[in-house]
Amino acid sequence: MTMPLQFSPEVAEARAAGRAIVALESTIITHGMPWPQNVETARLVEDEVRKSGATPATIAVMNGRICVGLSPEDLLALGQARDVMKLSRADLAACLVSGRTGATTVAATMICAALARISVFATGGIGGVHRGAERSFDISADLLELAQTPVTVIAAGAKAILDLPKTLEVLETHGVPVIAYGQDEFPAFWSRSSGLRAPLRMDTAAQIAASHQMRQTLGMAGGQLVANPIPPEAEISREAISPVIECALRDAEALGIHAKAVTPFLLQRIFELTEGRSLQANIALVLNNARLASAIARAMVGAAAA
Ligand code: PSU
Ligand code: MN
Repeated sequence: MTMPLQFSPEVAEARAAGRAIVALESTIITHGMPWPQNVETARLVEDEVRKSGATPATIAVMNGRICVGLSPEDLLALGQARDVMKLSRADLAACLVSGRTGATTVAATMICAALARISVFATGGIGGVHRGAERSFDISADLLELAQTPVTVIAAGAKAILDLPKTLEVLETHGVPVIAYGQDEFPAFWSRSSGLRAPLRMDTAAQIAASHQMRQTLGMAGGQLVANPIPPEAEISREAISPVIECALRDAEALGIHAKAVTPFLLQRIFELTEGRSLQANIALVLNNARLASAIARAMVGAAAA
């Protein structure tokens, strides 16, 4: 079998020239944001990466092939499609052999990025340990992927809909470095503050890049999670978002939402309850993550050339 990887012309050129590349996921487009802001945001994020001196590689499975870098037509089709699979590690091969189209979550995007030898990936928030996981056992495969696939993921922390202390515990158990960028506290997606101290802190992209490379040198499996706080002007305070989250969680429980549907349902519900404010925050934090990811990717390329 041949590797079902397909590079866009832009990404192929960047690879050939050894330029900095930042991977971007597609579940945020299909399951994380409503149309048409999903496609608008995806384009803005790609442009932000370009402006920051790196090449964006949005990853998705289109008709049974892993696309690394999407054409504008593919992006539009994905953003409007209704029956797109949500792909994690468990679903990727099945989607490929059935010739279907699927959006990659953090876990599946990491796998595809590593296959394409891309080391840096920007997203919004990673999946984590859901509240009530002691009953539901709902722990995102994103956490286990960070433990085994060598990609540095830049997120705005984990979404505050999750159980953040348990999420940090699972990451620690699996040996994943969790690095808060520029502050001591672990950020909580829509808010800069979670009330929890991050295990590690770094203040420069160069340090984060060096730490990724040191792990490679040491022969360690897995990646790093960089928790980049949302810009102050875009944040929704913890006090403001907490009751909204509680309400969305109650609705999910009442409707019996479970498994893969939980995160998309909660994001949509919080969007409705905040009258779109959560989406504005989500867009701002993804753009912020794209900028930091580009700086880290550039630092990695610079260090490799030195
Ligand atoms: N970040 C966002 N919006 C999203 C997601 C992340 O800002 O929609 C997606 C990611 O693809 C992540 C997934 O991997 O949510 C987590 O899903 P689950 O909780 O089912 O593992
Ligand atoms: Mn889950």
